[in-house]
Amino acid sequence: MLFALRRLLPKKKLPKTFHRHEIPRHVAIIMDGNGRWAAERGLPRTAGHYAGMGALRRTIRAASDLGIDVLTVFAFSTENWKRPQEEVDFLMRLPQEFLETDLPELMEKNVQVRMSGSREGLPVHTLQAVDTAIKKTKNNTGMILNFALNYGSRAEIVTAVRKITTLVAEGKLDPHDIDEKSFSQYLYTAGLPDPDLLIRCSGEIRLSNFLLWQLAYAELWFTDVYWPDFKGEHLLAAIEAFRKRDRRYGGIKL
Ligand code: V07
Repeated sequence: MLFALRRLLPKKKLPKTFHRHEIPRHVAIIMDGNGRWAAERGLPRTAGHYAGMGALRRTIRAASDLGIDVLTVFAFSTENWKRPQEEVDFLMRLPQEFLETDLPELMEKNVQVRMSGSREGLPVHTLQAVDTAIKKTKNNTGMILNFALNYGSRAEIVTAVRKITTLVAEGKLDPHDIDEKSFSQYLYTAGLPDPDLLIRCSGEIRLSNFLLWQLAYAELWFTDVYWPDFKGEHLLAAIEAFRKRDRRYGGIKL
């Protein structure tokens, strides 16, 4: 299957087509640089987050058009609670804000919404918005849009260990039956394939406690572009790099 990508490319550039296997199934994105984007314009950080929502909207459209199966976006980390209360309050209203305007389009595009993260500590109004979107889109069969919200990878792994050890203590699980595949099913990302490609914006070359288990074999792609400036062409550049790299999983190419 070929995907025409003219719509995603700036007019000057050549039209491109990709084969299905050249498209990563699962793309994860650290949407960094909203604050810096705002500061450079003398705007409050919240204006950067708002602009970041526009970039997210564009990226969802591009990813869905490309035939990507899963798009995971890091919306709020467990470390983000340390930010000023005013900023946290603003961020916690964004899921509602986003879904009020975008849920009709997500339905039209057959997108299924999910959340990966801890429900603990999230305001009720935020959870209600997310839960409503999950429920309304649960039968959609297109791209999975997975929001990492109140997410921290180490806490996710510890939570999984706690669930598993509880089952073992209760005699409901045999330690011999714990392997990499079954362990994955206790993570927030249960049921999703591991990401093939991680994109991080804004020049930071770190994972910052994002999907540590799941990114074991992922290609990592970094750009200096601030998230609010991220466009379809950047997603294409990342996929192009992914396509060119040899994904051998530690084996040798035959
Ligand atoms: C947030 C906008 C995108 C840039 C990065 C930070 C700010 C969308 C959501 C969202 C979350 C869950 C959901 C639907 C939408 C969101 C937060 C921040 C906390 F079900 N954007 N966005 N959530 N930003």
